Parts: sequence; C-alpha cells; structure tokens
Amino acid sequence: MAFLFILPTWPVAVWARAMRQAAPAMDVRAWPDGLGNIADIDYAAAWLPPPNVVRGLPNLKVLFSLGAGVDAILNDPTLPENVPIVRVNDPDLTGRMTEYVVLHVLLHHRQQRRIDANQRRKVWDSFPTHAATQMSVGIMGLGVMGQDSACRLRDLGFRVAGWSRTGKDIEGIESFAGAAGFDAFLARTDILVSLLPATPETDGIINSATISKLSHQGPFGAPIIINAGRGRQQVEADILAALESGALHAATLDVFQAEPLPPDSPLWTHPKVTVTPHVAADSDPEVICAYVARQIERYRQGLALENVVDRAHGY
Ligand code: NDP
Ligand code: OXD
Repeated sequence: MAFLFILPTWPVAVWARAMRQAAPAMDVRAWPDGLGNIADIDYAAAWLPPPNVVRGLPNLKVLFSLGAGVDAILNDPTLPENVPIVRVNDPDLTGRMTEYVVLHVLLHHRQQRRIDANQRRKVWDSFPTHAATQMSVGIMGLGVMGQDSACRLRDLGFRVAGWSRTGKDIEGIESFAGAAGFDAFLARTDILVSLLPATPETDGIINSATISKLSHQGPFGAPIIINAGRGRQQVEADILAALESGALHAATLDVFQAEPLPPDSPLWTHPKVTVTPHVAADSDPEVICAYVARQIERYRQGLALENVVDRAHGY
C-alpha cells in the first residue's frame, strides 16, 4: 500500500513525516524523485499538481486535494475520470478561514487602517463609529467555509446573507440562490465576501457590473470587497478602477489572478487595498494528514469516502 505526495510548491518532507505519523503502515513516497514502482501507488495527495502526473499512476484508487479548493487539480485535462477526488473539509481549516473573514470584516467595519495611519502620524482623531447591526455582509459561496463565517458574523450582530447555487435555510442568515437571486443579494450588501470555488461559472464574477450593483446605503457610502475564494474570480483592473472612482470603498484580497502577486501590481501599494499572500486558511500537515488517513481507512473498510468532489459542478 503506497501513498504519493505531488507537491511541487510545498515542503514535501514535512508532509511525508506527518503522513507517516498518521498512517504508520503506509509506504509514503514523494514525486518526482521518490516515485518507486508506480504500480504500487494506491493513493495520492496533491497541491498544484503539474498535468500528466496523476495520469501516470495506473492503479490509483483515490486522489486527495490537500486544500478545500480543487481547481488546480481539475485543470489537468489528462486527469483519469474514474478516480474519486476527495477535498479537505476539516474544522481546523474552516476555523482558520472564519478567523480571516471575521478579522477583515472587523478591520473595515472598525476602520482599523485609518486608526493605524493616525497613530503613525500621532493624530488623536476619535471619529464617529457605527454598530455591526448597521452593516450588511453578503457571502458568495455558502458552503462549508461560507456557512461558518456567516454564523460567526451573525453572532457578532452583522446583518448577514449568503448567495449559493442552491438555497440554504440557516437561522438568522438570509439566503439567495442562483442567477435569479444575484442582483437582490448584491443590492443589500455593504461588505461582499467571496468564498466561492473557482469554476467556469464563477470566473471574473467580481467585476465592474457586480461592483456597481452593491449597496451604497452602508455606513461608508460605498461597498467593500473581501476575496478569499480564488483570484480567477476577480477582475483586478475593474477593482482598481472602482477604487479610483469611489464605486468601491476598500478591498481585502488574499487571492490573485497571478500568484505570487507580481511586484509591479498596483494592488501592493494601493492605500485602499489590504493584500494578504493566500494565507486565509493554511492546510496544517498534521491535521490534514490525519484527515486523509481517516478517509483511507473508511475506503479500506468499504465505507463511502466523504467530501468527494462533484466533477460536473467543478467543486
Ligand atoms: P464548498 O464546496 O463547501 O462551498 C462552495 C459554495 O459555493 C457552495 O455554497 C456552492 O453552492 C457555492 N457555489 C459554487 N458554484 C456556485 C455558483 N456558480 N453560483 C453560486 N454559488 C456557487 O467549499 P468550501 O466552503 O470548503 O471552500 C470554498 C472555497 O474557498 C474553495 O473552493 C477555495 O477556492 C477557497 N479557499 C481559499 C482558501 C484560502 O486560503 N484563500 C483556503 C480554503 C478554501 P451550493 O451550496 O449550492 O453547492
Ligand atoms: C485551499 C486553499 O483551497 O488553501 O484550501 O486555497
């Protein structure tokens, strides 16, 4: 029973150590140098795998994504069709994302960047503030991550709504679904958070048309966006133009069209933009390997794998 890590951009030795700890009987290998006999490989786990690598594993039974998003795996046109893909759904990863979303909603709501700038200039400016109940947060993508963030923000007093492909029934959270619900969702939203997966349907969804439909009734007179979903969802030129024109008040971006964000991107230095380097929710090797080992154990016992990606929907 062999397990292969395909991690071109992550420290594979750390992951291999964590996997050996989680599944001591497993023959843990690493692409590209430690493949061994590829016919032995039953399970593989990947993050940003190059195309053709998974296709070369003739006896692969399950492919694991080491994050919640699977866009980079599904991008491989040579991916075998019959191998199930299991993504991460773990309270550790979800909790980290909720921390990020709550932090950045509060950062804008409490005008912390203005306070930081004032401190640097030794300015005592006790400007008026507003209550969470005056702020409408709208979360695009009301899945595992979106629901947890929505509930925590609701509990802080924010007016929270979510938009997803299918409608949801969550106490205290207004639900909008599909194309039919999109404009109404935007119209009531002062802070737009994206926790959508990257799919052809969500590509470029944060664009000038979307921004123009957001609420201008909120405390700052213009909306705010927070994107921790995927960079493919944002049209960066449209965001910059909206910040310049005042159609957008501010933005927090964790994900970008190109990662790492190129040094010449104007987003780095824009006074209304907070840039974070795709760190909203990091995959912890020990936690995630324990999750993967649990799924392998289920598979070996003939139980259904959990969190299997729906390839038709792309997430
Ligand atoms: P889920 O699959 O649980 O949730 C996805 C949500 O998006 C669902 O509510 C789904 O609707 C909705 N959705 C998908 N397509 C559409 C569409 N076309 N229109 C409207 N709604 C749509 O994923 P997670 O919550 O676990 O993760 C979400 C994403 O967060 C990941 O795919 C990844 O891109 C990103 N992420 C980013 C991280 C970071 O560090 N920046 C870390 C972890 C994740 P429905 O409920 O109806 O299916
Ligand atoms: C993920 C990520 O999808 O870290 O888990 O982006």
